[in-house]
Amino acid sequence: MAASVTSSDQWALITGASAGFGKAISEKLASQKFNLIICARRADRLEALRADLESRFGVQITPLAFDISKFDECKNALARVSSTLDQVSVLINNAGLAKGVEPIHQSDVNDWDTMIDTNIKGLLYITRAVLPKMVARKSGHVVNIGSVAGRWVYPGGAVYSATKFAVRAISESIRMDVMGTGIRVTNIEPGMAETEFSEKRLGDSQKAKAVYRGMKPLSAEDIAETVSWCVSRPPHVNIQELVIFPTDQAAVGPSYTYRR
Ligand code: NDP
Ligand code: 8X3
Repeated sequence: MAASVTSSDQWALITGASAGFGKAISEKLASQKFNLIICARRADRLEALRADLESRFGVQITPLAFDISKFDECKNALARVSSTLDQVSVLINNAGLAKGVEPIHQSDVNDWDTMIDTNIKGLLYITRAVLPKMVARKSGHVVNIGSVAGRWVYPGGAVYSATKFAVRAISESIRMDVMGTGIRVTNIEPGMAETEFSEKRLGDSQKAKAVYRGMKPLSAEDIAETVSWCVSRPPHVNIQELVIFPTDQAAVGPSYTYRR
């Protein structure tokens, strides 16, 4: 039997819902009648997504604008939805970013802090708030968005890779911590996907476009499909991890990308 993805009383919390994977995952889960808490910093984008998803799918959408890298902001934002939080059965830890491609000895310490605070600490802050409620209910599904960079490294990616290796370690460890509660933990590890990711990393839209020139990258919808498939497996089936490359990418690093 498939899990109850068609139930309209299910809630999912999605971080990084204002763009890219998080927005596409929000659309996909709303189309499957999940009610959603959607999180990111850009309140205007969350509000537009709320209006769109509520009118298209008739579900309840609660936008929460805050900076996930700041513990007090996470705590205060989640306190505003504490009763809904009790009902969250799917947590999508997606918010994250890379900053810079310089070798480690030339890279900016502020960029390190931003990546570590967002990709590791932010994910932990949200998980710490949501997971106890899942444990109390003895059900739930945590989906972490890692990366192929959490499995293999490349030049100029030391700190970003370290954060995604951490996401893999955290995913594996949580799985052990919640053993016996029925909670599932999935780590999705995508390769190159065209979203706002490269623009945020490089700080330049033309350079970002060039990253995908001549090849066909993954789309945000590809990742949303994958997440949807993972959360709709029967409750006794846990997809622990999934590595997803575009067909034009054989391994991490520019030399393994096929350009037409
Ligand atoms: P986007 O840049 O398109 O989206 C990133 C999302 O994260 C935005 O919604 C952004 O919202 C949110 N976010 C970033 N920083 C913060 C913060 N401090 N507080 C709250 N929200 C934040 O990137 P993607 O969709 O591509 O990335 C999503 C995840 O997928 C990331 O974890 C990324 O590392 C991972 N990934 C991406 C790949 C790719 O090639 N695109 C491949 C593998 C993994 P806002 O700015 O409004 O706060
Ligand atoms: C993003 C994928 O290969 O640019 O996580 O690091 S990669």
